[in-house]
Amino acid sequence: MDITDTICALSTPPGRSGIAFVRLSGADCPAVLRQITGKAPPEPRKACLRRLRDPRSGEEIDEAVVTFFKAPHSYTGENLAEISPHGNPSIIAALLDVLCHLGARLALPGEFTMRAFLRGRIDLAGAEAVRDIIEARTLYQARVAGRQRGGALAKELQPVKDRLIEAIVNLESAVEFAEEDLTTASREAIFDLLGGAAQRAEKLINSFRKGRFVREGFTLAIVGPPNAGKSSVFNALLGRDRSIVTDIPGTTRDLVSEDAAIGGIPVRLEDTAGLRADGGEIEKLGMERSRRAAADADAVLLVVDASRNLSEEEYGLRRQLTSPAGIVIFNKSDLPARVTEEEKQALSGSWPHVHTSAKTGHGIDEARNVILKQISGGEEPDRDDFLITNLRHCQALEKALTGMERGAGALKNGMSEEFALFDLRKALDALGEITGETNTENLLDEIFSRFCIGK
Ligand SMILES: Nc1nc2c(ncn2[C@@H]2O[C@H](COP(=O)(O)OP(=O)(O)OP(=O)(O)O)[C@@H](O)[C@H]2O)c(=O)[nH]1
Ligand SMILES: [Mg+2]
Repeated sequence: MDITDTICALSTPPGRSGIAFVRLSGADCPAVLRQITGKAPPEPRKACLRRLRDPRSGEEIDEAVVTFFKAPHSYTGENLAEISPHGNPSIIAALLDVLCHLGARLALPGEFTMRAFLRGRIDLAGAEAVRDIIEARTLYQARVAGRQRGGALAKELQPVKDRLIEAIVNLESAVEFAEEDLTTASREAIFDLLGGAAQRAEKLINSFRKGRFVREGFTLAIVGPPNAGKSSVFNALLGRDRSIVTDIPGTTRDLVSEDAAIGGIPVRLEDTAGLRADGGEIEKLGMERSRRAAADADAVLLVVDASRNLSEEEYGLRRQLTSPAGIVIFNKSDLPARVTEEEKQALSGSWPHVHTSAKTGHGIDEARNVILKQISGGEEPDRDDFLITNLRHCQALEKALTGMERGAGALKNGMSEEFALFDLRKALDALGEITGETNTENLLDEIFSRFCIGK
């Protein structure tokens, strides 16, 4: 991989803006700056106003704020300049043209961050987190990614690695030096180390259940019999009157979807047509969509009208819903209740239930909290818990866990230490893949090609 040349790109979105931001990184950066500004590069880390000229014609391109960062104290670890001219597409095009004429080339997507990784400024998980920060749709998502960018994942992995390495070292010295087999005591010590490492790895793997939703968001389908108040609950969760509400059963006929956020996690809310046994041609088509939405969603809200007696219709519906993350909403709590506690329990089954009034707003916040809890695998969500948010990291951890379990299994079954070592080394490699210490070559293209240009 060639990282000796000098690259440039517009780092702000194309278009017109007060100021734009062009990055130039590589060994030739000071020489290129000298040629376009006619002066020596500014003192490092000090923003300076400079006139930019095309040295071929001598014509001025724009006046810009130029900041120079000297290697290795820059984002990429190389000589780097941040040039901020006015945000005008003609100015930017002319500037990039001159930079390329002077020996730089246009950067590939993610190339600045890839260089930061290759020059040891950031680990691979941190580089991936940079992209997550840019793509975050909520502040909470950006915060979670920000923590990972700062190396939080590497810190979480360290105790797993330390134990694994100690187990490997113990086994290796047994292979190298011991004439006899491992003593029972040292065997026990190795099992302890591996057990501890596996437990931590498992905890991280389990956090992916919630972490995946934090990074990617989730879908929540709102289903139930006609007139139960599904559209009203949908509007209340959304905070605006998006879906049509009337007292006529069968008002909603098609799927109505909107993006919102619950607890900083993006959620796609889906209001659906009420499900009942009869209904006209159009309603039946709508109901088919409701069923599909319920089957595809990450979580389901079953809304029923608590001011009416439950019928077999509600129970039948509940039986059809198999999502593990589900909640029953007993709506219209502002009216006299007709459903008993026993009936509520019987209908809810394994799901939690919440009382709401979409009319007064009562219980809507509680419904939000219970949704978050269900998405977090039934646990009270702790916003400061470390989360695995990236499938690649989760898969590497699973690979590491398998290696540790196999290694421990080999020792337990009295196989030779070499067998166990083989699996344990694989486990260590898998952990190294996450932060980029091992086996990264074929990964880099895949990871950085999904970045935007200029980052
Ligand atoms: N009193 C009271 N009325 C409610 C409440 N929620 C909804 N309603 C009323 O119940 C009726 C039906 O509400 P919708 O939200 O349209 O019900 P839906 O489940 O979407 O109905 P369909 O789209 O027909 O399946 C409307 O008249 C609402 O005003 C509530 O919490 N309390
Ligand atoms: Mg409706």
